[in-house]
Amino acid sequence: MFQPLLDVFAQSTHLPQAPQKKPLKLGLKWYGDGVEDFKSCCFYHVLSSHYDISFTDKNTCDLFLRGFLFHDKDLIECAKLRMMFMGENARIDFNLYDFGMGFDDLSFHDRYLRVPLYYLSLWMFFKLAMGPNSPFQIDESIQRAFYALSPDKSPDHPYSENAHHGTITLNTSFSDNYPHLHALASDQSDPTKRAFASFVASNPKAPVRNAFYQLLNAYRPIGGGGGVFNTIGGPVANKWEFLSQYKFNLCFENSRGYGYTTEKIIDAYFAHTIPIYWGNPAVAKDFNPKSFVNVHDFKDFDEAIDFIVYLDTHPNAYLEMLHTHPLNSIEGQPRFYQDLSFEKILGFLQKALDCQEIYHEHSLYPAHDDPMFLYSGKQLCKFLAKKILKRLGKLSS
Ligand SMILES: Nc1nc2c(ncn2[C@@H]2O[C@H](COP(=O)(O)OP(=O)(O)OP(=O)(O)O)[C@@H](O)[C@H]2O)c(=O)[nH]1
Ligand SMILES: [Mg+2]
Repeated sequence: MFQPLLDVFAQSTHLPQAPQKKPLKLGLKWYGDGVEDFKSCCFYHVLSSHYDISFTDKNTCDLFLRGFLFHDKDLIECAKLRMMFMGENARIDFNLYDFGMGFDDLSFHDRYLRVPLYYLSLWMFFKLAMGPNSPFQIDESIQRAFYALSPDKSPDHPYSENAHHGTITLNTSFSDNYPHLHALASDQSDPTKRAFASFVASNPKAPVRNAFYQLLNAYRPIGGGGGVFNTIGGPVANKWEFLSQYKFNLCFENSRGYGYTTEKIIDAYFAHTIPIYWGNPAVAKDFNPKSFVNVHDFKDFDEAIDFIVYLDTHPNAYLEMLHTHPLNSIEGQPRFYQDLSFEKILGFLQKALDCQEIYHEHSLYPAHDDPMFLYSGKQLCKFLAKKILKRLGKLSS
C-alpha cells in the first residue's frame, strides 16, 4: 500500500524557514543531464530552502558535489570541498571526498549520512501524487510548502522532469496516464485478479536475479518489460502502469550489499503490487518485513518460491500483505529508518558547508583516478621524499 508510505514521506519533507538565504556556488557532476537532473532531485529542493544556488565550475565553487560511481582525474585535481552521493553498490572513498551520502549503514561523525536511493525516488512519486485525478492525498499545507520553494512550478501547469528511462510529465491527469493503477489505488478493481508477476530490468549483469527469475518463471510465466527477459516485444514506456497489472514484482537488486536498497522496491509499492526482494540483507530495517517477500529470510530459493506460491494461491494472505504498512513503527509511529528527513539532510549539508576542515588534504595517499589504487611502501616513500624536496625547494627560493 502506497498511501501510508507517502504520508510519512510527505511529513518528512518539512523544512525550517531560512532567516536569510546564503549564496552557494555549486560545482556538479551529476547523473544524466547534470544540472537539469539535479534540479529534479530532492537535494536541490533541500538546498534551495536555505541557499541561493548558482552553478559554477570545480575551481570556483564552494562545494563540488559528485553523483556517480567513477572518480575523474580532473575532479581529483579540484581543491575545493568535495562531497559524493553514491547511488550504486560501491563505497565512497573518504581519502578523496570530504563528505558523503550513500547506502552504507556506517557512522563517520559529520562526514557521512545514509541516504539510500529509495528515499530519493519517493520525491518523484510525491510530485506525481499531487497531480490532477490522483488517487493519493497529500496535506494542503505540505503542497503549499512545496510550491513555495519551487517558483518554476505551479499547481496549475504541467512540467517535465527527467526520470529513469525517459522524461516524465507531472501535473497531468493521473487517471489518463495510469488508468490501471488509478483503479487499483481507488479500490475500483480487484488486486487478486491480476496476472502473476512482473520484472523490469535492462542490466543483464545480475546473476542472482537472473537465476531466481528462471526458477520463478518455471512456476508461472513472468511478464517482462525491460531489456532482460522481455516478453512484450520491447522496452515498456510506463514502468509503474505495467507493474500494476501484476500481483507481484520481482525487484531484486543487481547485487548484494549491506544497506543497498534502491528505487526498485518503491516502484513496486507505488504500483500496488507485492515486492519480491533480494539485495540488501538488512532490508527489514528499511521496510516492514510483513509488507513484502524478503528472499533473504528463506533457507534457499525453493523455500522462498514455496512461500510465493502460498501467497499466490491464498487471496486473504495475499491481501493482508498488500495492505500492510510498508514502514516499520518506532514507538507506535511508522517512520523511516534512522528518521531520515529533509531536515536531517539539510542539517548534514549545512554542517558540511560551514566546516572549516578540508579533510581530503590530510590524506597520506595522493589523489589518483583509480580509487582502488594504493601505494606500496616503496612507492609511498618515494612520493613523500618528492613532497619534502618540493617543500624544501619552495623554502629556499
Ligand atoms: N520503463 C522502463 N524502465 C526500465 C527499463 N529497464 C529498466 N528500467 C527501470 O529503470 C530503473 C533504472 O534502471 P537502471 O538502474 O539503469 O538499470 P536496471 O536495468 O534496472 O539494472 P540495475 O540497476 O543494475 O539493477 C529501474 O527501476 C528499472 O526497473 C525499461 O526498459 N523500461
Ligand atoms: Mg539501477
